[in-house]
Amino acid sequence: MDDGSTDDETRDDDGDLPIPETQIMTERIRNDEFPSGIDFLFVLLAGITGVAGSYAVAGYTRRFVVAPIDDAVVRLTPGEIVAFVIQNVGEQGHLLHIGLSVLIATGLFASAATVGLYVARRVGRPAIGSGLAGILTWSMVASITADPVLAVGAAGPVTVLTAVGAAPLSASGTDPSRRRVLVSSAGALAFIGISLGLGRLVTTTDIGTQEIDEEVSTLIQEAEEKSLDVRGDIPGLVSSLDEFYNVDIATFDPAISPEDWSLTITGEVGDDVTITFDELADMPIERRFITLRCVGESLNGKKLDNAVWTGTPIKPLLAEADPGGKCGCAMLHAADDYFVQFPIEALEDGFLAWEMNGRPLPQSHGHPVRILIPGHWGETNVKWLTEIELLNEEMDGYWEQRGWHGTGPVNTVAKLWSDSTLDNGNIEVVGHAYAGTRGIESVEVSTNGGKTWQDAELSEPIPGNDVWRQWRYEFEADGAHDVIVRAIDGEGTTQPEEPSDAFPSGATGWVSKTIGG
Ligand SMILES: Nc1nc2c(c(=O)[nH]1)N[C@H]1C(S)=C(S)[C@@H](COP(=O)(O)O)O[C@H]1N2
Ligand SMILES: [Mo]
Repeated sequence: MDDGSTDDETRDDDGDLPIPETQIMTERIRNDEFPSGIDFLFVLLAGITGVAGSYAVAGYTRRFVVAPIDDAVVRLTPGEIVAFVIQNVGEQGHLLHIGLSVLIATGLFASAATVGLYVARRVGRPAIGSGLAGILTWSMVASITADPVLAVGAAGPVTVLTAVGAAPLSASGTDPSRRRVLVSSAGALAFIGISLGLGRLVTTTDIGTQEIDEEVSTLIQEAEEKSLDVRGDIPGLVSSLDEFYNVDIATFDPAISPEDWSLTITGEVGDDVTITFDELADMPIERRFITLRCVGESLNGKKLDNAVWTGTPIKPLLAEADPGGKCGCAMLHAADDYFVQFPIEALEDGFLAWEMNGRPLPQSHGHPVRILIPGHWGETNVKWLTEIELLNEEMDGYWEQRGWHGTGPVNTVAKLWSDSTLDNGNIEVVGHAYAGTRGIESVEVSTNGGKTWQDAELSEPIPGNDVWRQWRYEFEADGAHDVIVRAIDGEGTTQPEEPSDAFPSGATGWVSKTIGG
């Protein structure tokens, strides 16, 4: 020890602390041990930050690496399992396979990092290993998403974390590995947080900021003035783009630009007709209020909304195609592989829409073009519409194959969406009522379990022949009341009292609720 140069001793880089050769050996062995617990951590962080990085640059769109993976997961899942999940888990079923897809993406990136770390150790060059991890990640994402530029979003963090994980442990100081783990974990967490924020921004920027045309803003304003002044957090007569409900068979909506879009009318026709977006937008423009209701919603559910749509009637285009076919029916196809079949008679009233509340159709509502079929269940209102095929015989659509009967006219419904106590002590109950093209004539409320009925206050009708109305009723708060609400449609028919489930033909019955007491 006195001359500091015995065989099993040497000095570390910083100077005077002598470290026995054996300890250096263990240090090296620890570095060579692969994979160690710390390696696992870095590989995991690389995987997670890779997914976060992809989300940061692509948002919740089809260019997010999880989207194509999710498609594959859904495609490879046996049909019975899909049907089971749809019927038993419902909406949250999406979360199951998205979660699985996120895990798969994380695993892929972690594998790239593992290969990188391994190579870094073998050749003793962290730069080579991390570069390799980055290239592997980049090529995976570029081929999965077909977007080489955005693939950098995932490759970046994987490269960085592999590099940090591969950097040799210096034998100096206190506990360098511990410090590195702490700093890297904190950095990775911060990166994930920032990525979540960025991804959200990217997702929502497609809403557009163009001026809303005057006719639409006048329509919206007039409808807002007709909305009843009520307590409770419920929509007025026009649902905002954010609150308008969404039903999608795909987890990630198709992304189609107007330039890439066209609609073909084909099958049993005299002439195939193809129309581009520009040609469509040159047709006579109309603005229409149209309300949508999903056949799958529960009786007092919230999958009922109204917007003003800008578009053009489909009738002239259909006439140009000269539809034939023995069933008088058509199959509509969409870019998400959705399909639905119903009579030409209903189709002829269809309205091709490219704007919603004065904005280009949001991606989730069918950008760039959807069809709206007045008075019919939501499922006939095909989003991302690409093809109308005239048929010789009837065939099941996507939901009909799964047992639903949701292609006909909607059932009449009166919702009871909110009850509140007013300043005068009375109780106010409010909701919306909808009967498709039959229209709503009146809404009646009973506060004594159906013994007697009174007319509710109704909002003034807004323009259109397929729109909802809002109702409101006020009563004294003197104990518990069995409140029931029912609508009478424009043909004088009271909605049927018997309750039924949404499956298979849409929920029916009178909504009731015990209030007060
Ligand atoms: N291409 C396509 N169109 C579709 C669907 C879909 O999943 N894919 N869902 C349908 C259903 S079931 C309903 S209720 C309405 C919902 O439209 P929204 O998401 O704009 O509210 O779209 C219909 N059109
Ligand atoms: Mo629906």
